Amino acid sequence: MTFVREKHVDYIYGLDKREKDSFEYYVTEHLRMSGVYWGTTAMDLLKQSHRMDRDRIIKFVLGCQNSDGGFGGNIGHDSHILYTLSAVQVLATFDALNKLDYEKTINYVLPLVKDDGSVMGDKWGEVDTRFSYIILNMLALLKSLDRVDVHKISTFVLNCQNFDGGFGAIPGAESHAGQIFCCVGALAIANRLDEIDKDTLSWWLCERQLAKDGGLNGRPEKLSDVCYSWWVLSSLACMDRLHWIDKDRLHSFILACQDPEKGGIGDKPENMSDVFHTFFGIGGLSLLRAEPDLKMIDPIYALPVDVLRRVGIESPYTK
Ligand code: GRG
Ligand code: ZN
Repeated sequence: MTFVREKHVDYIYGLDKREKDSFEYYVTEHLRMSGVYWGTTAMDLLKQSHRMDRDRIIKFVLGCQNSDGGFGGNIGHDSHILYTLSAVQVLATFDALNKLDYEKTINYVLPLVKDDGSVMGDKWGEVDTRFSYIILNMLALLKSLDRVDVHKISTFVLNCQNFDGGFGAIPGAESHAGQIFCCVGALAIANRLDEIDKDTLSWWLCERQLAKDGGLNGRPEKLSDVCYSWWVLSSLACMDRLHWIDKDRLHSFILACQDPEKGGIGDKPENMSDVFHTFFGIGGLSLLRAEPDLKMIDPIYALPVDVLRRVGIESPYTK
């Protein structure tokens, strides 16, 4: 199958116009903010973000900020660190960070860091290495990493590495490719990737590629799924070991998960497209440099490299 780029543009563009009482709209309502991040970033990688309604998107994002300074997944929803990062990312992509109240936003995340360096997702207190990555990514985008103890936060992350080389959500938790992406990203931002065993971790990651279909899974014994083309590949890219997987076979797997008629990418061949897998599939193709005319994505920050350059982020990929 070939890359149906125009169909993907139409698919993402069309998401915005879905019926407000449709099933799909309803089930994704609580995470609309992240949906906006996936959709706009995918559009930007396709070099088509100018076709989106910038003003309306910025208004929506700013409308999700609560009085505690955090952002909810939708207007009127409780704040969570995940949606706060998505909000900052979308504003960065649309060159609108000047519209953000930095102090208010930063003051929401600072109390989420616990004494042991772990980070909570919101006021309810769940701790997870996803949130360690999120706080560092967000503060880096806001040029405010000096507001937290980066060493302490990254030391907690290092303590989540397992004997198999992978990382989990908390110390001792099972290795999972999604958590590995977060931990590798957090350590890259903290400049501490040299402290992990990259070879053992990269072995675990490249074993995620299945001989059966060339796709990647997230853990041993699981099925392949397009989003791991992002979680696994970006982690390998951060460690300069992208060549440890068979790029051609993964490229074909991602293309096989496209909907050639309606556009978009699903988690597996023949499955229905969704904006999450569309973004991570396109992100994977960008890392593979498998398709012409796609922007380069940064594997640490999960934003297009040119956006990060504009923000003034220094990463091995923005040089
Ligand atoms: C800025 C890109 C970006 C992310 C923000 C939220 C977050 C930080 C990262 C999420 C990392 C993560 C845990 C991803 C995994 C998502 C996923 C497909 C979970 C499903 O896991 P299982 O075990 O399914 O239920 P499998 O695939 O193992 O069958
Ligand atoms: Zn998936």
